[in-house]
Amino acid sequence: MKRIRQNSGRRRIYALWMVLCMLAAMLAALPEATANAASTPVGRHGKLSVDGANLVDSKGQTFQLRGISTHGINWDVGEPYVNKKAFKTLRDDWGVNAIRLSLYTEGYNGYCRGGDQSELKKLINKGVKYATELGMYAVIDWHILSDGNPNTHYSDAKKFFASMAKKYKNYDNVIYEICNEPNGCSWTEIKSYAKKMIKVIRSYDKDAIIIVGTPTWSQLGSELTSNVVADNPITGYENIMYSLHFYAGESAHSEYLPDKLSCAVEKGLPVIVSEFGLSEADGNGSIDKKSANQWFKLLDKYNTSYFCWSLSNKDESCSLLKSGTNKISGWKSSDLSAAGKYIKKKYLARKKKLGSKA
Ligand code: IDC
Repeated sequence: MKRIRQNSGRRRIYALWMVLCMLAAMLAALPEATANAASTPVGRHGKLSVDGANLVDSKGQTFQLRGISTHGINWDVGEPYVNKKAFKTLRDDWGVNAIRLSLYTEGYNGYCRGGDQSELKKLINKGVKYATELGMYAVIDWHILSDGNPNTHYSDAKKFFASMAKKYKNYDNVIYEICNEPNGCSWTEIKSYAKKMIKVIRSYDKDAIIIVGTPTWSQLGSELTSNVVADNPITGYENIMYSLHFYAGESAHSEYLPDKLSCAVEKGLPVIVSEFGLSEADGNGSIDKKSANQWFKLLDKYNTSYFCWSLSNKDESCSLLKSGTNKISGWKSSDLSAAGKYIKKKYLARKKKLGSKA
């Protein structure tokens, strides 16, 4: 009798053990994205949209992108960092939820100046793929700069955004930035370009966020104090945002732009800081943490999203990595520049403060 009872007890334990093993095997077989969906930024917040001056998540709660911008992916100081481990390091160690993939139209290996367009598009696609697998938001940045007027490369831009919007129309995490920093042209000219490009994108992708660059290197207006964009925004389309860029070490930026931001937001304009740096505007000079601290206070007050320039080891003070490091992911504190250390700390603190809203 005793022996029979012992045997059936052992059989039950064995059966339970088998069930547990099968469950563990099933969980291990789930794709990473599914298993981790609830723990990634896109898994938690879904598709973003614009509500008045705010960026909101799929539940309608205000949401802030804490992003890092690559250097030009067409440059050798930008391209190596388009790798999944780098993005994962930023997500897990820095509290970053978005990556901006910058593709210069002109300059070295620029998309419209001799760069291999199909290779450069592959690189953008790789970046979007990694961000998507990691549940991060991805900005596709048409990085005009020396070309000034976005209409200069209108036909290339049209083909580029048509192919991007066709490919990514069903993605929840892709954002289009149609002109980085217009300069030497008026809001009327930029607006005319933007309306055409928005129409191209919307013919495929009905609702993704589109970021429009603004006059004078994305300063919301053509003079230091003018707010021409807030006074005359684009109408007839939803989910459009307008960029404001600043460099904390550039004293004129910190003098005029905070008021311009406040004024624009109070007029109801959805503003996004799709690029900022800690250095002077040329990417060099000293970094200004004091002015950066003031900027973060203001941006966080409005829940304005921001992307720091740049993920690179180029020997210039806006780079987030030390020029001596060859590591392309998994950076330790000793691999980071002064700017990199500051940003990592700030982003992590902000994430912690936001808690479940982050
Ligand atoms: C800078 C890069 C630098 C490069 C230069 C010209 O950091 O390595 O030589 O562009 O291509 C911007 C621009 C951004 C600039 C950055 C710093 O959007 O392309 O990058 N900046 O000058 N606007 C204000 C500053």
